[in-house]
Amino acid sequence: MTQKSTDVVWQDREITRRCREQVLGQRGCVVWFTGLSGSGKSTIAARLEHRLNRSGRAVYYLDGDNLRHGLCSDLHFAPADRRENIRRVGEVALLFAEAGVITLAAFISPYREDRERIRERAGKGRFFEVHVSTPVSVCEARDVKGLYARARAGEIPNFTGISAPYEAPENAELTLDTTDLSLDECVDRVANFLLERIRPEPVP
Ligand code: ADX
Repeated sequence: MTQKSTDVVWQDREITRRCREQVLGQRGCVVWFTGLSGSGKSTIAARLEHRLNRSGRAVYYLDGDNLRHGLCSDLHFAPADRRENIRRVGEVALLFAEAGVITLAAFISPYREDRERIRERAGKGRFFEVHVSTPVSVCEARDVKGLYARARAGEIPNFTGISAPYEAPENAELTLDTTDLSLDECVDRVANFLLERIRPEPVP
């Protein structure tokens, strides 16, 4: 007989998120960057991580390409693989946020439902979706990694924006189109948005 996950009982702990946040002097959250490959998600998240770290924040950036080298190295790009990829990295992001860290996550995450599930699990005021909405024509013209050309040549199947869908957010907290916005402008907008939202909750 195989054992069920329902046989495992949730263990409560003495130290709560609030205790950890008090030590860090900030509120843990997930800042979720979603958008096409080459839209600018990683570049913005990396620069934002740098800025928040320099200003004394506990911040960590989870990157799609990098996590696919380890935790998700068994996954490809078929719809079920992407779902599992986002489920796993979403859980990791939630753990970081639970530890009180400002967690930046940059993943194409093409399915709305998958992103919404993480939002719900994070709870109110703990998940902020940043849609990097740079259109496919611009991403393809940039083609930083040469992947769009390969996708057009039929060498990469299921390529988001070319041969696989992308479901844009309907209620993103922020939308950034890097066609006209500079990197500094994008980082400023996210940093300003976060300013009030990462204040720790007052201890009752
Ligand atoms: S996601 O769809 O599962 O969220 P993720 O963000 O982890 O994707 O990885 C996207 C990165 O994988 C892209 O930036 C690109 O470098 C690379 N990649 C390789 N194959 C594909 C593909 N078929 N579609 C999109 N990106 C791909």
